[in-house]
Amino acid sequence: MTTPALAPSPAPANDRSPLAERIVDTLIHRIGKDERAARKHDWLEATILTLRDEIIDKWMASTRAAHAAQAKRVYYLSLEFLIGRLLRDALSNLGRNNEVGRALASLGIDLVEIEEIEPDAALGNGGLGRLAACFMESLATLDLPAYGYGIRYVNGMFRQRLDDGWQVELPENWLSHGNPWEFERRESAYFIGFGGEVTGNDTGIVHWKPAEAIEAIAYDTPVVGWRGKRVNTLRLWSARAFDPIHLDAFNAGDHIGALAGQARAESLVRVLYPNDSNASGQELRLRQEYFFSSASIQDIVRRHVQYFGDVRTLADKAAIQLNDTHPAVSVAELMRLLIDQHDLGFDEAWEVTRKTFGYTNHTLLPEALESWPLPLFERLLPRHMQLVYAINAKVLRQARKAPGVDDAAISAISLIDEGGERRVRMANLAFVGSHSVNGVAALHTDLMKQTVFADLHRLYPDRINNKTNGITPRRWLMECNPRLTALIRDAIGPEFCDNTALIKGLESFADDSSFQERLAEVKRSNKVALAKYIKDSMGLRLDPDALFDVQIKRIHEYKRQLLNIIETVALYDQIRSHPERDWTPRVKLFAGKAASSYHNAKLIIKLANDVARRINGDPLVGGLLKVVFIPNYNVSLAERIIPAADLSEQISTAGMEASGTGNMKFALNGALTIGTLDGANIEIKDRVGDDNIFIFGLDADEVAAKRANGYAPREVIEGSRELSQAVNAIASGVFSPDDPQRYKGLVDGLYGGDWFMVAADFDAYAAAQRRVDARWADQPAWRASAVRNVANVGWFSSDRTISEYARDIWGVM
Ligand code: 26Q
Repeated sequence: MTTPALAPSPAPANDRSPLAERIVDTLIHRIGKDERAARKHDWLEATILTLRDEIIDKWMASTRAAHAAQAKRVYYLSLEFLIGRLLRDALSNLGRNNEVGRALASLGIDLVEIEEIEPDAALGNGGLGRLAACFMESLATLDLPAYGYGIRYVNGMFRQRLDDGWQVELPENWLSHGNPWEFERRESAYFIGFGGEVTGNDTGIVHWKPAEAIEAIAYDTPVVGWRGKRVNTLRLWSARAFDPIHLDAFNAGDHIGALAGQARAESLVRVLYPNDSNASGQELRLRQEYFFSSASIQDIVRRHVQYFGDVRTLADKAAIQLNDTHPAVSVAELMRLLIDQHDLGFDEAWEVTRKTFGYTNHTLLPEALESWPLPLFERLLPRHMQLVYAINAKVLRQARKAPGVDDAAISAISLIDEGGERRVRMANLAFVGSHSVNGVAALHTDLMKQTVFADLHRLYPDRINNKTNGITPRRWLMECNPRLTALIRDAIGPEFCDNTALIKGLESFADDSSFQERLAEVKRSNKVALAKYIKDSMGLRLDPDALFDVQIKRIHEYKRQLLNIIETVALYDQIRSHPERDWTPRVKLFAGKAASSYHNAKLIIKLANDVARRINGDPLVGGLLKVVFIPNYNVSLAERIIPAADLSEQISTAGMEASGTGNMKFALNGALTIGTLDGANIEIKDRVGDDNIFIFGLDADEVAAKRANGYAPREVIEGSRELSQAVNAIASGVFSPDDPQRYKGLVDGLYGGDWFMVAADFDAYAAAQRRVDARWADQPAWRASAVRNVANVGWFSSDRTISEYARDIWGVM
């Protein structure tokens, strides 16, 4: 016998709205439960299915309209879509929040409660995946016909548990209750081949006979734009080993192998690689990349030919954007389809391909640049290997003719890295195969031209362009911070909801003390709500009047959580030595996941937890300082934390964070930034003004110069009393008495090179924190700065970013 999770006291049936009746009807006829037996998950599913039925009409209308207009379509190819929960997003964009809330209340169900049991779809690692999700929402909002293409990972980003402060990775089974948002499209299935051999050659007819074939099956999720204007499709591919009967037709022949391939097929989509800064180089990853690229490109070409008849016009009707190099093999795949299946000549195919693709770069870290060992690439994709050679020959022939291209330039431009074990360079393939190559913030784009792509940039000087990232203000203001949204609406009217730039009008309230106070009340309520969450989930009590100082993002040495922790230790030292001083009560909040194989990142998580335990347990600091590491950072947690932040930590080593997007989310929610001149921080500073942001430390040029001219971190550490004391405390086991050597490696890394310039920037960072204290002590000044942040970051809306892509790259606006 099961007891119902809820004991609702439903309204009498005749008091129910038609919507409430529809939800109950869905519950009964599609889920097979009656009201009394239904559990929260059943109500969630019934609500989603009911809403989805309404979305379908708009969805079909959107598709029909695009078809009728013969519109050019945008295809966003990404191995990651970090979409998070969808119910609140869909309700809010459809303007149905209140109505659905009332309908559920009449059934004895709390909408917020069921919203919060929806699994957080974490099909991504971090910024790149979340950007793809914001872009999908803005594309629909701007009424642009677009498809997102990705993989339907069975296990998305791992769930993080902390065991005694150590990260433990657990599988995240987001599909365990099924997924009511998606439609399986059995009719949209494609053969994806691997391995085997190629017969014929480049002059004759080429035939690729794969040794293995997998079937890709589409699952479609609707993406609702603001005010339900348009509904686009997020198409995620799943894999199955296909029917041996079809295998004959596909001419692969090996029945036994195909059956054995069942498990192999499923393993393809089993898991997201949990690494955001290191190209893993594993065969399974390359198989994922090709599987998803091939399915997507086949789907795009099929749709084009079906609608327009002639594959030669593809670039006029389709713009394909590559989200980093992860889908770069698509360039070779489109060439293969055009040449081998549609009989285009090589040059003609190349022309179509280059006009169709655009490529966005998200990182300059050398270890994150993808390249594949040539023998692996050739074994898995023999036909694509031939095409890569042919493309390379064409590009290098042309390059040789250009003035000033020497042997060094040729080897930098080549698609094949010949230094050591030969490798295929995916960034070079994406670059030459695209008509546009963009960076994601102004500094990052400049550095692309000066560093990784310097030689390609000389050869193709018009190709690199900047598109500074953005965030969707629907999720990152209106949904996550309804109190602030209401306050803004009261002040400047509701029009900003349709045009984020209008938030600028708030600036005139910056010095209005009653507005400042209302903003402070909003912030305090959000802090109380976060404190309650932390109390309930972690048992830790926080003072909502303390300054909430927040660093939430992937854990990486370049993001410098270590700098923040060391400064926290130094502050702790100071408070204990001078308890009589007028310290600013602070809560240091951290959250983030480390790649499972990233030793130092995991050690940094443990250090944050060790420092937290020691400080939180010390009665001498008397509640002036608390440190919290909140486990399992994801989109939903970000939505809780960001509205409650006072201070946003954006402290990467200058030149290393391509853009950052968390920085934008915090500023839009009224937090002040402490940050380096890196990524989009620079553009945020330009907009909010120098007085409303705390900038410190070396800039990108100074970091490069220091690295080039020999930097001696030992001298720097020994020259700073605060820094050396804090570092020595960590090194000597003050925070790890159970294992005093625990942090030796981490500290040795500082003394012996300090690649990330933690020591070099420490004093500047600590001084900036004292400027933060001073501003906090003057609450009206702090609040005025907070208003100026909210007012001036409307430009970072992903609507603006997408408009720029649409106009400059895709030619659809
Ligand atoms: C590559 C090969 C094999 C396995 C994994 C990967 C891989 C996966 C994810 C490499 C990189 C990523 C993610 C990178 C990322 O999130 N970059 C961030 O992109 C944001 C959006 O542009 C920027 O704001 C951030 O600055 C950038 O770090």
